[in-house]
Amino acid sequence: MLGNNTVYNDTKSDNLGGLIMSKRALITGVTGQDGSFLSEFLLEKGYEVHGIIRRSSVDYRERIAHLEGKPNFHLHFGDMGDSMSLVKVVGAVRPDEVYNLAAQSHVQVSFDSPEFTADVDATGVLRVLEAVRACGLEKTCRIYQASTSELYGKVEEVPQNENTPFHPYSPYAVAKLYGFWIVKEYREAYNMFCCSGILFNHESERRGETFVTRKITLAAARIAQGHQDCLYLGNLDSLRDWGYAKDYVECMWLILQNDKPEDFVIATGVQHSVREFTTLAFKHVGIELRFEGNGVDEKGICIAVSGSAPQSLVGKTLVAVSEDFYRPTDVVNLWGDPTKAKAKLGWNPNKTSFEELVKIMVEHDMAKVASEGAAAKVRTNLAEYLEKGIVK
Ligand code: NAP
Ligand code: F7E
Repeated sequence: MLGNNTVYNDTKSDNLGGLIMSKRALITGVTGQDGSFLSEFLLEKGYEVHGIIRRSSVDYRERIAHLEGKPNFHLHFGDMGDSMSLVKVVGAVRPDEVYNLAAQSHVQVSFDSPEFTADVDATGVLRVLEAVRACGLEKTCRIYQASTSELYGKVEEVPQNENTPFHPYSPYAVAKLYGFWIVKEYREAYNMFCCSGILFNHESERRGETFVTRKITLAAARIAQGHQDCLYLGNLDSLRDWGYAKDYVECMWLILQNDKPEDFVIATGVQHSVREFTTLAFKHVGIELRFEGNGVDEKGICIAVSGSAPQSLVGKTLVAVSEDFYRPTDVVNLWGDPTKAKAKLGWNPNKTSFEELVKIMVEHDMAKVASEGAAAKVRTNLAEYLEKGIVK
């Protein structure tokens, strides 16, 4: 047992035996956006939740800190690149359901680290499936695989549904395609209850800060509070079907409660551009933007302010384009059709509207920036990106 008493050494996990009457879920990627919301959701349902975390030099896990110490929440060390660690955790926990959410999930980063991405996002899925088999759980354990709309990539049809052909368009998507097919293969070869949720982009106040939505809401808050001058973005024309992560984790669970193992598209059915997201986020902080110019010369200029946004912003360029954030190949037209999930799982794709999602994120980030104070670090400033040359 390590410092935090919710972290189990694998050898001690057998002691859990007598405690368990409720269902046991094992979540890889528990520290991520989705892992944290899914943990909360399953704990509310009375599950015993086990999560896999990577060893790290820091011992603070922001998104799940509020769950650590809860009696039904347990953490185990493991890594998607290390089969033995996965076999040990699966063998110790003996889960009824596995949610495989762990991934190198950033598309741009997958161009910089394609081999690592393939190991975690492709072979990692195989390792989880094999761990379940190695522990003799293939007949009882249901497995959810976090698949992605990125599989549609250079889209061959709009909107996309379960029958739309795949055309992956990044190292991330190619790795995730392997994950999708190996799950299907194990379902057919070994009759395992394993399914992929083909989830379209879902965001929240817990979204990683370098994904476009969170980068925008944080920047809008920082600009409105005088801590940042300008937001630099890549392709403003890119179209996404953005939903709220909290609503999407319910669907992961529903997919595993279905009477047979099937794959599902999870999306809102509504599409917006990066430019539209930006305009709305800035509007929420009291800044009205007008976009002028094209391509790399496009700019978002402040034409009016309201509320507490400073008058001095009027006339300034607050959004600019930098080729730094262009991708070698970009996916530009994602739009999901959630008809099957609605009909078969009874899932409501429109619980949280696009407008509500932007509001939730902006309000969270306005409060965050206010609490960070004048010394706030401006992680989305281009100068810092260029200087460090590491974060995209
Ligand atoms: P995220 O916030 O980036 O979380 C990724 C998680 O994976 C983190 O807990 C991370 O741990 C863990 N991880 C990464 N490499 C690992 C390794 N080698 N071993 C063990 N754990 C590892 O991603 P998310 O947005 O929650 O997404 C969850 C899953 O859904 C991912 O598989 C993603 O590809 C997929 N997906 C996401 C979306 C979306 O819009 N969010 C849409 C479709 C599919 P650390 O905290 O230690 O880094
Ligand atoms: O980019 C464009 C960018 O990084 C969205 C992951 O969760 O969803 C996510 O992948 C779009 C792209 O998400 C910037 O070129 C413009 O077209 O927020 P993103 P993503 O690539 O869609 C899918 C479904 C997943 O599976 C992934 O795991 O926005 N864009 N300017 C920008 N993107 C970023 N990151 N930064 C910019 O400055």
